[in-house]
Amino acid sequence: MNSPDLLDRPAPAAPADLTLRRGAARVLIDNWTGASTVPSRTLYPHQWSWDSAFVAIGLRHLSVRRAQRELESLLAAQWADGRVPHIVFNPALPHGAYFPSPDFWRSSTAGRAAGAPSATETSGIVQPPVHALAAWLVHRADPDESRRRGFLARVRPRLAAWHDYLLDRRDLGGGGLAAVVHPWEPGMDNSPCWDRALQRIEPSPPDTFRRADLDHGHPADRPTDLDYGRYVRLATEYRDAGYDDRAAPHRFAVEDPSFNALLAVSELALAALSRELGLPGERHTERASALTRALVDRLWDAEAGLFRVRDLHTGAHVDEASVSGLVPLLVPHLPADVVRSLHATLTGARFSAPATRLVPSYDLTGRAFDPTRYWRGPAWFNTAWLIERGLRTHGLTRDADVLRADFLARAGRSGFAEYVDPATGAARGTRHFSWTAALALDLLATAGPADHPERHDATEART
Ligand code: 2M8
Repeated sequence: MNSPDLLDRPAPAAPADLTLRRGAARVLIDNWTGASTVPSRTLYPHQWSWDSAFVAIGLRHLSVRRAQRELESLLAAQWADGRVPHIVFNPALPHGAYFPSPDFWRSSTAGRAAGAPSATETSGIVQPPVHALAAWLVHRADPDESRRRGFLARVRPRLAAWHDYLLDRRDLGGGGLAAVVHPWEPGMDNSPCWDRALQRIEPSPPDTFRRADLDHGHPADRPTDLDYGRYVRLATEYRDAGYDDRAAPHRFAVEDPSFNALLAVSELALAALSRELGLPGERHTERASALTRALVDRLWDAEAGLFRVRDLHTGAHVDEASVSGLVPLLVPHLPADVVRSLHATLTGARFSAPATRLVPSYDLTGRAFDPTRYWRGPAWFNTAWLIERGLRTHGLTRDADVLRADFLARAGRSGFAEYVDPATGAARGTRHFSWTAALALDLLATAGPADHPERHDATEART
């Protein structure tokens, strides 16, 4: 499919929206490799797992086929144990293009017993499970085309195996939530939520690896060398245990609210897409209910007014407030007092930034707040999209409209930046960033809650 085809779907009428749509489409066209979309041609030149899910959600407004391809190319690299790897490497690129490269992860050899594919190199860790939600939204964009191509029938077993992996192998705490075993897994790499747990990890020496991110990103925007040393140590230990979740030491193991909220919502999407295929969906709605209960029982902190990370080594909540603790607003059947309290936190002093409605990644008043350094304060577009959706899920339409308008204004003005400084609104990180463009396309096309899979489960999934 060539580029002009991508622009032939109904376009918004307002000139500003049309310009934004064209700009966003341009980003996705430029970052398309032929089978999938890279987050950024420079900083992240391979395929990333949750990036691809967000990209598919936007691509569906340009080309449903391309959106299907995006998800299916990722799922083709799934391991036999069900895990969907966080990076699928492009074999055409030199190893120096990104670190850690395929020769670090060695998935096809070190991961063989865990079922890593033999012909594709991937990382061995995972990212948040947004994929079933994305698959459902791609289906809804053109159900006839989806049925004609058998899209849901192909992806459903893979998505189910992915969720089985998370709820079986990754329930390290035994409480019905999936644990993450590396700070890259929840997607919020250097969040202050990991600081204390990471203190236990001796960093790999800096002369044993070379960071490629600093070739493209500003050091003040990126994680520190000390963080990287610890990331490398943890990934090395997992690899050396054959990526076997039962054998690995897992010296970092936490339950993350956003990761598990996305799993709950994706279980509802899996229920909806199973029913669309004429299959029973109860198993998935029941799992969504159980996840919702476990989220509230294990991670809700009523006093703080948000969900907390739980460190499985101490058994205690991590005393930090991050955007991850607000993302569960996305879950439809939360108790009413939890929704009220989350809403108050979202609109209160800790998360109402002076320059943008986009939600900062960390408490503005917190001890570690840094307006520029990656996930330690900057406001990101994917979490804003998730929270916008959460606000609509709970009928908080006015706030959702404000967030949507600010998202669209900032996305365009920033050149589709990776994130923005919440104090000034200035663009930060890389530009021409795929999920910013994709989610702008989605917000341009869908102002209402029409696609919410959870609406199809309103009665069954109530907790
Ligand atoms: C960032 O993470 C990668 C490692 O996975 C990195 O810092 O090199 C995070 O923002 C993550 O959420 C995102 O998926 C990835 C690619 O955009 O970049």
